[in-house]
Amino acid sequence: KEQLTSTVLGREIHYFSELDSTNNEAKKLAANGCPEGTIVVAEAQVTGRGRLARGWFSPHGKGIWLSVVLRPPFNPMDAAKCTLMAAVGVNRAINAVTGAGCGIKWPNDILWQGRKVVGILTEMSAEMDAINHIVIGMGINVNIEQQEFPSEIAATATSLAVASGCQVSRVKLLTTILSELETVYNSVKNAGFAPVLADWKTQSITLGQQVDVHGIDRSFGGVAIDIDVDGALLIETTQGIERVLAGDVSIRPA
Ligand code: BT5
Repeated sequence: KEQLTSTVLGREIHYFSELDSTNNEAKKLAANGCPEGTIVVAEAQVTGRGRLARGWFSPHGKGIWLSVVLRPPFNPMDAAKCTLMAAVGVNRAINAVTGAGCGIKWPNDILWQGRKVVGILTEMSAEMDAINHIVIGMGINVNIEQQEFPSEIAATATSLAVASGCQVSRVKLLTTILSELETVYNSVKNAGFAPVLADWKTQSITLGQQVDVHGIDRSFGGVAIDIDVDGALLIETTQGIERVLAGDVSIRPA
């Protein structure tokens, strides 16, 4: 805690050797009234979660499995943009600490050379038109060797240690992530989402690419041309411009 450079994020730290999921723990704490900026970190997660009931590989001591509780004065419609906001903060932090040159893939991944290094899972609790709290869960593969990934993700995942060619300090990374996240969060509170979304575009590896979109009820291909004010991805297809607010996107190899 002495090493923290953030003032709000991390003011209450819940640290565990093992948890089912840091997001589950953070949601319980948030429902019980924990202060904004409370964080939950675990050395290992037994049932780390991705989106849509997918799993998240979270081996002991090799990553940052982190959830942050925010109580933002935003509209529930802004939740999707909070994922983009978090991606901007985390990507800045990991590139500053490791120099790895990672980029953001819409909406919730950070990749290095086409492989996933970070996944983000934002969960919200809202009443009427106000957010009660959001939990931003971040899984950062830090010191995982390439051969340690399970076979299902061995070809699509990698870690910061692989990307930078050396072991990375998790404490340095965690404090930098909290500090960068606090900076982007304060920027959104003061100036709205537009500057952070503009920043997102400069860190994006999705825009300008030929992509395939796998939505909840439809799939199609096209060129990712922009994100709009809601953080939705705009795809130019042969039928016109399609807007995607949630879903999976794969980038076609050039
Ligand atoms: C995500 O989902 O990328 C969100 C992951 C969020 C994990 C954090 S860890 C702390 C917090 N507590 C939680 O329980 N969760 C959050 P999605 O886009 O649905 O991607 C999930 C998919 O990524 C899986 O189906 C696998 O294919 C792949 N995957 C699983 N573990 C991975 C890993 N460690 N590295 C890279 N890819 C992984």
